[in-house]
Amino acid sequence: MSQRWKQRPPGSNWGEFGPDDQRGRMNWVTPEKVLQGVAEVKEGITFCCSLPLDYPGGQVLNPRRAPPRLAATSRDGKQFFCRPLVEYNDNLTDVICDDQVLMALQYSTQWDSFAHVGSRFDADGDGRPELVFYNGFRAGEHVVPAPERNGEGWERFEGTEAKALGIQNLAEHGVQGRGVLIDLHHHFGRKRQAVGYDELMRVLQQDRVTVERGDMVCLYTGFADVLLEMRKNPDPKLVNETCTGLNGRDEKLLQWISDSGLVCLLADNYAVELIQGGLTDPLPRRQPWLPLHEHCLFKNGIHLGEMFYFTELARWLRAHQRNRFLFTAPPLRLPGAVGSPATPIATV
Ligand code: UVW
Repeated sequence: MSQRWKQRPPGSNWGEFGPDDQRGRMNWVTPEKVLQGVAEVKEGITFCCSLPLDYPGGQVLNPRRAPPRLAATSRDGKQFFCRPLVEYNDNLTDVICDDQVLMALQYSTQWDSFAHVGSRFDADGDGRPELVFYNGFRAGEHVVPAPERNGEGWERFEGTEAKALGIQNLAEHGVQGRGVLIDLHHHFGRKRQAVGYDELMRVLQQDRVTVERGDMVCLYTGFADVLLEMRKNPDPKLVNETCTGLNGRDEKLLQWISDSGLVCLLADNYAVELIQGGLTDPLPRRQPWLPLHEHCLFKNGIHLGEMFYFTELARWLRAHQRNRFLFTAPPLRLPGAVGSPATPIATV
């Protein structure tokens, strides 16, 4: 146990779950919270809350992230796909397919670990900012870039490792508990709007949604429906002009996220928050590009889930005047990874 910081960012909870904590607010998903989730199962109906993982299609949404590529494994110089084992033994009847995938872990429905977004922040109080992540874990020491090699593709940056804060921490906790759906689409349709505290409170009030400590909060915006309609050929203009996201620049909203006790925030849109401005736009002062990511991942240990799929769940819940459900959404237990695809299930 060792505290890695002398000063913590304003509005952060570093240290609250211990100096070495890597689970953040998921610590509040206790056995009691899981039972609260289970208590929401009344019909036994399940909803898949993932997009097909080859959506959105192309690299329009994020030029860094390429869609999955499937390939066969191989042995003896031949692909192991529809391979009859009679090749090895006249008496064997088996036919075997075996495959592998190359994909950006945050291409589609995905969890962000706390190693996804950190900040330049002076954690050791020496007057100079460090590259630091949740609870004071450091870039280079705990979240380690790849050794750079010559080469063109995959091998050039192979070997990254989140030695701390990797997504396996979330997997090992187990993502199961009470989900609460906020149906922004019902109130705003596909209008492009950054939803701040005032708008969100109106929605919660009108739909009688209460968020309690330990809840997993899911936002339905309709963005995933737009992606599905574009059939893996997203229109660059449309994806930047449609549907709501949270307003990460609204301090009151960030304070509500802290005070509400929610443990994670998920949305069917691209980034939970509406990204405002391009990377190279001039700025009047030092500030994060992704303020909601900073507040959640860096300051308060709140995982984010993006491009989830809530459409049928949202319709069912509205038709039955409900907004709570059992939510089960494990990421891959892939040590050292920053993000992870997910295949979540909501059970009502
Ligand atoms: C970005 O890099 C924009 O992050 P995210 O996928 O979490 O929105």
